[in-house]
Formats: sequence, structure tokens, C-alpha cells
Amino acid sequence: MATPSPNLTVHHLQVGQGERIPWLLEELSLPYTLKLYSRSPFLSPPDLAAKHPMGASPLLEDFTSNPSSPLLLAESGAIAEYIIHKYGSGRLALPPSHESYADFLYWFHFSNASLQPTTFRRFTARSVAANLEDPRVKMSEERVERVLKHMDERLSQNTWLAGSEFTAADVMTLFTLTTMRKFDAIDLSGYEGILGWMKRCTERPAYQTAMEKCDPELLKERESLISATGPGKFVPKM
Ligand SMILES: N[C@@H](CCC(=O)N[C@@H](CS)C(=O)NCC(=O)O)C(=O)O
Repeated sequence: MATPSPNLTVHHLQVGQGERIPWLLEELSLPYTLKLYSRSPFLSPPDLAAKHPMGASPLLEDFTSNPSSPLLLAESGAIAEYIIHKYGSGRLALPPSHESYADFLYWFHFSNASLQPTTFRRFTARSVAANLEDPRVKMSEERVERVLKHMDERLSQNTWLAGSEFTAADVMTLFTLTTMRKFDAIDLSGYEGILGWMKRCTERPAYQTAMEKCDPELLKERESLISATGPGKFVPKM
């Protein structure tokens, strides 16, 4: 049976990880409607918060099989897998028969399961500690270095995270080291493997088309998003 033409709406809180989903959809050349929300002042505005118990972005609404009662899905990783397997014929994922299947799985989950929690732990430690010599800060910094070194080694030896093929693992991971640095500065000086990969990712036409649609102001900052020192801080509209 032919795959139905998808009728999808992506809810995206600007300057946030929701950017992964338009990027994925552009890579797959799938149609979608985009609903944009501004941060209020840092978190979701009430209309977005009310849409799902977690109140966060991204959200996917799939109207394809039942236009009057759409399926609502949260969690960017779950949304990515849903789109890839339901409408993308498995493209941008590697199948179990592929020699890099395990690498694909590992790096697909790495961003939300390791990279983001590690950087966020340092952010929290720095916020609560009286000074930067606090052992909790020191430990969290060591963990950030460890995670970045691990990624950097991978990307010094491979063009993309899963190996030689661009996959959804790259789509899942980029945000944490580009846009997220507007909230939590991470110095990437010396991590040449990561810096080269960020350049390759953001040069992709699908990334640029998605960002033009979902966060055009951020796209103008592309050079600083992928620089070692990172972009300027997010400025909330009060
Ligand atoms: N694990 C979730 C995290 C979602 C999340 O925290 N999104 C942030 C955007 S970067 C958000 O909506 N924050 C606003 C809020 O929580 O009110 C995912 O990967 O989708």
C-alpha cells in the first residue's frame, strides 16, 4: 500500500530544540505546517504549554489518518523516529543490516541521553555553587570535557556521527552545540572535529531552509553559532 501523503503540524518554540524537526522534514522532503511560538520570557507561552502535559517543544500533530482527531507526539527523538519510519521509508536511519547500525543507534540517543544532561549538570552546578572551585562544579566540568573529547574523536575520524552517512543522529545532536549555547556557553576551542562537523551540518541546504522558516534570526548568526566561542546570549523579550 502506498504511504499516505503526510498532513503534519510542527509546534516549535523558537530558539530551541524544536528546530530538529523542521530540519529532519526538509532533509526528507516531506511537507509540513509550522506553528511558531516565542519564549515567554524563557519558557513556553500558555498556548503551547497547554497542548501537552510536558508543556514543551517540539510537538508533532499528525492529521494524516484522522483530520478531526490528530495524533499528538512530544519528545524530539520519538518524533524523529516516528516521521522517519512512518513517512520517510526509513531514510536517515540505518537499518539493522547496516555495518554502522550500532553506531547510528548510539549517536542518535547520545544528544538527549548524554550530551545535554552533561552540559546541563554543569550549568546547574555553576548556578548553585558559591564559587567555581566547588567540587560539584569541577566534577561537572570534567564530565563536559569528557563528553566533548569523545564526540571530537568520533568526528575527527568520521564525516558524520554514524560514520560515512549523514543520519538523524546528526540532526538530533547539532542543536546542543549551536543554538543551546545561547543559554549555556560552551567553549569549543581545540575541538576541531566538532567544529568541522558543525560547519558541514549547517552548510546543508535542508538545515538552512528549515532555519529560514523556523528561526530566521538564528540563521543570520550561523557563523557565530558554529564558532569556537559560540553565539551571543539569548535575550528574552520582557
Ligand atoms: N526531551 C525533550 C525536551 C523538550 C524541551 O525541554 N524543550 C524546550 C525547548 S529547548 C522547551 O520547550 N522549553 C520550554 C518549557 O519547558 O516551558 C525533547 O527532546 O523534545
